[in-house]
Amino acid sequence: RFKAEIMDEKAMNRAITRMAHEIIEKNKEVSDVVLVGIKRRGYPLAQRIGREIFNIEGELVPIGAVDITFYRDDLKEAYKDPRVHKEELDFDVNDKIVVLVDDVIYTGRTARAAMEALIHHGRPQKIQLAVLVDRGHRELPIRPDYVGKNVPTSKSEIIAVEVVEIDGINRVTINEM
Ligand code: 3GP
Ligand code: 5GP
Ligand code: MG
Repeated sequence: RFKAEIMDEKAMNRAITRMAHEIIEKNKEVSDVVLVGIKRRGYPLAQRIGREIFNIEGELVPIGAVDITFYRDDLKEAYKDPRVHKEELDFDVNDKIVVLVDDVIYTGRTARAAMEALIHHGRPQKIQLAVLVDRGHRELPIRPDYVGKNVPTSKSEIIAVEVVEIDGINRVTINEM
Protein backbone atom coordinates (compact mmCIF):
# COMPACT_ATOMS: atom_id res chain seq x y z
CA ARG A 1 0.00 0.00 0.00
CA PHE A 2 1.45 3.32 -1.15
CA LYS A 3 2.18 5.83 1.62
CA ALA A 4 4.39 8.59 0.24
CA GLU A 5 6.98 9.54 -2.34
CA ILE A 6 10.24 10.32 -0.61
CA MET A 7 12.46 11.05 -3.63
CA ASP A 8 11.56 12.10 -7.15
CA GLU A 9 13.89 11.78 -10.13
CA LYS A 10 15.56 15.13 -9.41
CA ALA A 11 16.19 14.26 -5.78
CA MET A 12 17.67 10.89 -6.80
CA ASN A 13 19.96 12.56 -9.33
CA ARG A 14 21.11 15.14 -6.81
CA ALA A 15 21.84 12.46 -4.23
CA ILE A 16 23.82 10.41 -6.76
CA THR A 17 25.83 13.46 -7.86
CA ARG A 18 26.55 14.32 -4.23
CA MET A 19 27.68 10.77 -3.45
CA ALA A 20 30.01 10.85 -6.48
CA HIS A 21 31.57 14.08 -5.12
CA GLU A 22 31.90 12.53 -1.66
CA ILE A 23 33.60 9.41 -3.05
CA ILE A 24 36.14 11.58 -4.89
CA GLU A 25 36.69 13.81 -1.87
CA LYS A 26 37.06 11.03 0.71
CA ASN A 27 39.52 9.12 -1.47
CA LYS A 28 41.48 12.22 -2.63
CA GLU A 29 41.20 10.96 -6.20
CA VAL A 30 39.60 7.97 -7.87
CA SER A 31 42.51 6.17 -9.49
CA ASP A 32 42.25 3.26 -7.00
CA VAL A 33 38.45 3.24 -6.79
CA VAL A 34 36.27 0.47 -8.22
CA LEU A 35 32.48 0.34 -7.89
CA VAL A 36 30.59 -2.88 -7.18
CA GLY A 37 26.79 -2.81 -7.44
CA ILE A 38 24.66 -5.22 -5.44
CA LYS A 39 22.04 -6.59 -7.82
CA ARG A 40 19.60 -5.87 -8.92
CA ARG A 41 19.03 -2.20 -8.26
CA GLY A 42 22.43 -1.43 -6.79
CA TYR A 43 24.01 -2.09 -10.16
CA PRO A 44 22.31 0.68 -12.20
CA LEU A 45 22.98 3.01 -9.25
CA ALA A 46 26.69 2.08 -9.39
CA GLN A 47 26.67 2.85 -13.13
CA ARG A 48 25.17 6.26 -12.48
CA ILE A 49 27.71 7.07 -9.78
CA GLY A 50 30.42 5.96 -12.24
CA ARG A 51 29.03 8.30 -14.91
CA GLU A 52 29.00 11.20 -12.46
CA ILE A 53 32.59 10.48 -11.38
CA PHE A 54 33.55 10.54 -15.08
CA ASN A 55 31.73 13.85 -15.55
CA ILE A 56 33.59 15.38 -12.60
CA GLU A 57 37.06 13.79 -12.84
CA GLY A 58 37.29 12.55 -16.43
CA GLU A 59 38.26 9.09 -15.17
CA LEU A 60 36.42 5.87 -15.87
CA VAL A 61 36.25 3.67 -12.79
CA PRO A 62 35.71 -0.08 -13.24
CA ILE A 63 32.20 -1.26 -12.36
CA GLY A 64 31.30 -4.79 -11.31
CA ALA A 65 28.33 -6.54 -9.72
CA VAL A 66 27.53 -9.13 -7.09
CA ASP A 67 24.23 -10.96 -6.93
CA ILE A 68 23.10 -11.89 -3.44
CA THR A 69 20.20 -14.22 -2.80
CA PHE A 70 18.47 -15.28 0.36
CA TYR A 71 18.72 -18.92 1.26
CA ARG A 72 15.32 -19.35 2.93
CA ASP A 73 11.77 -19.49 1.69
CA ASP A 74 9.77 -16.94 3.64
CA LEU A 75 10.97 -13.37 3.28
CA LYS A 76 11.23 -12.71 7.02
CA GLU A 77 13.46 -15.67 7.74
CA ALA A 78 15.15 -15.18 4.40
CA TYR A 79 16.75 -12.05 5.78
CA LYS A 80 18.77 -14.14 8.15
CA ASP A 81 21.01 -15.72 5.58
CA PRO A 82 21.91 -13.73 2.48
CA ARG A 83 24.65 -15.39 0.42
CA VAL A 84 26.49 -14.45 -2.70
CA HIS A 85 24.97 -16.19 -5.65
CA LYS A 86 27.08 -14.80 -8.47
CA GLU A 87 30.00 -12.41 -8.89
CA GLU A 88 30.63 -10.37 -12.00
CA LEU A 89 33.98 -8.89 -11.13
CA ASP A 90 36.22 -9.01 -14.19
CA PHE A 91 38.87 -6.90 -12.50
CA ASP A 92 41.36 -7.31 -9.71
CA VAL A 93 40.26 -5.99 -6.31
CA ASN A 94 43.73 -6.33 -4.76
CA ASP A 95 44.81 -2.98 -3.26
CA LYS A 96 41.71 -1.28 -4.68
CA ILE A 97 39.26 0.91 -2.81
CA VAL A 98 36.06 -1.02 -3.43
CA VAL A 99 32.87 1.00 -3.07
CA LEU A 100 29.87 -1.32 -2.67
CA VAL A 101 26.64 0.23 -3.93
CA ASP A 102 23.14 -0.84 -2.91
CA ASP A 103 19.67 0.66 -3.17
CA VAL A 104 18.60 0.10 0.45
CA ILE A 105 20.42 -0.92 3.61
CA TYR A 106 18.32 -2.52 6.32
CA THR A 107 19.78 -5.21 8.60
CA GLY A 108 23.24 -5.00 6.99
CA ARG A 109 23.35 -8.73 6.28
CA THR A 110 23.45 -8.26 2.51
CA ALA A 111 26.37 -5.83 2.80
CA ARG A 112 28.15 -8.32 5.05
CA ALA A 113 27.70 -11.12 2.48
CA ALA A 114 28.99 -8.82 -0.28
CA MET A 115 32.06 -7.92 1.79
CA GLU A 116 32.77 -11.58 2.40
CA ALA A 117 32.68 -12.25 -1.35
CA LEU A 118 35.06 -9.37 -2.03
CA ILE A 119 37.50 -10.52 0.59
CA HIS A 120 37.34 -14.01 -0.88
CA HIS A 121 38.12 -12.51 -4.29
CA GLY A 122 41.25 -10.65 -3.18
CA ARG A 123 42.57 -8.17 -0.69
CA PRO A 124 41.01 -4.77 -1.20
CA GLN A 125 42.89 -1.80 0.26
CA LYS A 126 39.54 -0.58 1.67
CA ILE A 127 35.88 -1.44 1.35
CA GLN A 128 33.35 1.40 1.56
CA LEU A 129 29.55 1.29 1.31
CA ALA A 130 27.22 3.62 -0.59
CA VAL A 131 23.42 3.30 -0.37
CA LEU A 132 20.63 5.39 -1.83
CA VAL A 133 18.43 4.82 1.24
CA ASP A 134 19.31 3.89 4.82
CA ARG A 135 16.08 2.69 6.42
CA GLY A 136 17.60 1.78 9.79
CA HIS A 137 17.15 -1.45 11.84
CA ARG A 138 20.72 -2.67 11.56
CA GLU A 139 21.46 -6.10 13.04
CA LEU A 140 25.22 -5.93 12.46
CA PRO A 141 27.83 -3.24 13.21
CA ILE A 142 27.80 -1.89 9.65
CA ARG A 143 27.40 1.78 8.72
CA PRO A 144 27.36 3.14 5.17
CA ASP A 145 30.01 5.72 4.22
CA TYR A 146 27.78 7.45 1.67
CA VAL A 147 24.01 7.83 2.11
CA GLY A 148 21.56 9.34 -0.38
CA LYS A 149 18.84 9.75 2.20
CA ASN A 150 18.20 8.53 5.73
CA VAL A 151 14.62 7.31 5.99
CA PRO A 152 13.57 6.11 9.45
CA THR A 153 11.07 3.30 8.91
CA SER A 154 9.03 0.86 10.93
CA LYS A 155 9.74 -2.79 10.26
CA SER A 156 6.39 -3.17 8.49
CA GLU A 157 7.21 -0.48 5.96
CA ILE A 158 9.00 -1.17 2.68
CA ILE A 159 10.99 1.30 0.65
CA ALA A 160 10.44 0.86 -3.08
CA VAL A 161 13.41 2.10 -5.07
CA GLU A 162 12.51 2.29 -8.75
CA VAL A 163 15.13 2.87 -11.43
CA VAL A 164 14.38 3.58 -15.06
CA GLU A 165 16.62 0.73 -16.26
CA ILE A 166 14.47 -1.87 -14.47
CA ASP A 167 11.19 -0.17 -13.56
CA GLY A 168 10.78 2.45 -16.29
CA ILE A 169 10.75 5.30 -13.75
CA ASN A 170 13.11 6.93 -11.23
CA ARG A 171 11.57 7.41 -7.81
CA VAL A 172 11.63 6.23 -4.22
CA THR A 173 8.41 5.60 -2.32
CA ILE A 174 7.50 4.33 1.11
CA ASN A 175 4.85 1.61 1.31
CA GLU A 176 3.11 -0.33 4.05
CA MET A 177 3.28 -4.16 3.84
P1 3GP B 1 16.68 -4.88 -5.65
O1 3GP B 1 18.04 -4.75 -5.06
O2 3GP B 1 16.67 -5.15 -7.09
O3 3GP B 1 15.79 -3.75 -5.26
O4 3GP B 1 16.91 -7.87 -1.62
C1 3GP B 1 16.55 -8.57 -2.75
C2 3GP B 1 15.47 -7.83 -3.49
O5 3GP B 1 14.24 -7.83 -2.78
C3 3GP B 1 15.88 -6.40 -3.70
O6 3GP B 1 15.99 -6.18 -5.05
C4 3GP B 1 14.75 -5.58 -3.08
O7 3GP B 1 14.26 -4.59 -3.91
C5 3GP B 1 13.65 -6.54 -2.84
N1 3GP B 1 12.97 -6.12 -1.62
C6 3GP B 1 11.94 -5.25 -1.54
N2 3GP B 1 11.57 -5.07 -0.31
C7 3GP B 1 12.38 -5.81 0.45
C8 3GP B 1 12.48 -5.98 1.83
O8 3GP B 1 11.75 -5.42 2.65
N3 3GP B 1 13.46 -6.80 2.23
C9 3GP B 1 14.32 -7.44 1.35
N4 3GP B 1 15.25 -8.21 1.83
N5 3GP B 1 14.23 -7.29 0.05
C10 3GP B 1 13.27 -6.48 -0.40
P1 5GP C 1 19.73 -5.98 4.51
O1 5GP C 1 20.50 -7.18 4.11
O2 5GP C 1 20.57 -4.78 4.87
O3 5GP C 1 18.67 -6.29 5.53
O4 5GP C 1 18.87 -5.54 3.28
C1 5GP C 1 19.51 -5.01 2.17
C2 5GP C 1 18.99 -5.63 0.91
O5 5GP C 1 17.60 -5.97 1.03
C3 5GP C 1 19.16 -4.62 -0.19
O6 5GP C 1 19.78 -5.21 -1.29
C4 5GP C 1 17.77 -4.17 -0.48
O7 5GP C 1 17.54 -4.22 -1.86
C5 5GP C 1 16.83 -5.12 0.24
N1 5GP C 1 15.90 -4.38 1.10
C6 5GP C 1 15.78 -4.39 2.44
N2 5GP C 1 14.79 -3.61 2.86
C7 5GP C 1 14.29 -3.07 1.75
C8 5GP C 1 13.25 -2.15 1.51
O8 5GP C 1 12.53 -1.65 2.39
N3 5GP C 1 13.04 -1.84 0.20
C9 5GP C 1 13.79 -2.35 -0.80
N4 5GP C 1 13.52 -1.96 -2.05
N5 5GP C 1 14.75 -3.21 -0.62
C10 5GP C 1 15.00 -3.56 0.64
MG1 MG D 1 19.20 -4.13 -3.31
